[in-house]
Amino acid sequence: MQLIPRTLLFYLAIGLAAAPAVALPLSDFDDATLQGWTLSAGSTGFTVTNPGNAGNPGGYLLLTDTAAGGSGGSVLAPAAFLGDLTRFASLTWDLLAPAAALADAQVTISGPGGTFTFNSGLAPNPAVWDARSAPLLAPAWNQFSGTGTFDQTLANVTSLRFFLEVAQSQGLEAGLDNVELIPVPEPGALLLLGCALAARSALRTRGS
Ligand SMILES: [Ca+2]
Ligand SMILES: [Ca+2]
Repeated sequence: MQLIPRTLLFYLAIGLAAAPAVALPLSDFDDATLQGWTLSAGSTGFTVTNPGNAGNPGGYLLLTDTAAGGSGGSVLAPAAFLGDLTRFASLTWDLLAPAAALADAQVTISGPGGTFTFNSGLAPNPAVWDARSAPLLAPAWNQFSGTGTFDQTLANVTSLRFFLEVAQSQGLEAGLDNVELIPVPEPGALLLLGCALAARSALRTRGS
């Protein structure tokens, strides 16, 4: 008995062949380096290091406030996270927030349209790694500066910044791990999904 029609297998093969093999922007900090991330120029009194362990898992980016008062602390993403991000559906990351250190766990992107802010909210359980996600869609972001559109900025991102600590208190630490851009599903992947659904539907029809 032939469970799946030959035509479906044919399109399944095409879908597999079209699946992307391109490395996607990802910072897991597991090589114990900062992987190109830097402390922003305005982050007075902070240091940024990689402890090499206690991340989620492995190494992570650790921001430490070394001085009472001063500014909030933020870090900037390396070039792999910049440029045309229109092929990505979302930005995801893991956050380790100390108690009361974050007024808002903000992320900003800047580009030709201006600077846009995403507030990912307070950590519900400080000192525990917390998964965060920001859809790369205009309604999810607030315009902080500039007069252009979110889409104009998304097409040419010149800065991606994580505000990790805004309490300005000495001794507080915050962590960042597994920063990743999640792509919009490729046509090949959509074709695969369509084939899988069609095959399931065909099997159900045969089974009924
Ligand atoms: Ca890690
Ligand atoms: Ca401080």
